[in-house]
Amino acid sequence: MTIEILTVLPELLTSPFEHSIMKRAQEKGLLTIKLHTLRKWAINKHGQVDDYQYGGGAGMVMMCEPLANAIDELQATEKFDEIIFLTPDGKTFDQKQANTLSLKNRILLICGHYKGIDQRIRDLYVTREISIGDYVLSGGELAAAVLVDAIGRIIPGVLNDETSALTDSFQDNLLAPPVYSRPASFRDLEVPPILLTGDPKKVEEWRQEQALARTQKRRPDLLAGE
Ligand code: 6GU
Repeated sequence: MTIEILTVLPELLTSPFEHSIMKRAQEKGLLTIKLHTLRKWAINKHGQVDDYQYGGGAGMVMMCEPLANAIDELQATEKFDEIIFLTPDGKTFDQKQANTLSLKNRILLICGHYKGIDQRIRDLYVTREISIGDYVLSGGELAAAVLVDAIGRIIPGVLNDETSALTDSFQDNLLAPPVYSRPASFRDLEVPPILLTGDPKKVEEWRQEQALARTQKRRPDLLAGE
């Protein structure tokens, strides 16, 4: 799978994918990340990609031409399966969308800045609009990093048994149960004895119970199927 990112700040997006599972996914050839600087398609030699908004009001808007020319050039020989605009007014990102997107072949993420992008780019090109939560970020780059990580790690073949996604929070609409490692006793707090029995069936039952209890207490909305 290839994920391409169109941004005015490519520098923000180098380190997030150079470590751990994202690094391994790329080394295995399962994930390719391509950063594209929107300035390459600027309308003049000053690197301009934004302008004042019609109707007045504070804040600049990312212009049509740089974005349209960039997208046209990037998909001249092969179309994107999805063109996603990262924006706080998009649909809130969740595991279900991550699962769907992880099965695509080629995706473009557009990072907004300032007051956003000209509506006509959204009308003409964008196939999905995604937010990562109800708060405002300075730009779409950190949200793009979140999507790449969430999507990249579940591409078939990226995770091994050790890092399996099957027991992640949300994969079955349940939060993950508590986990413990050595020592068995720490500052008078004991590891739940059932985990020391070596009985895999009992351990699995306990984990299910704990996952359910935690979800009921913290995120009842997940159980109600909201
Ligand atoms: Cl995708 N972009 C920005 N700028 N802010 C956000 C966001 C995206 N998601 C939540 N806040």
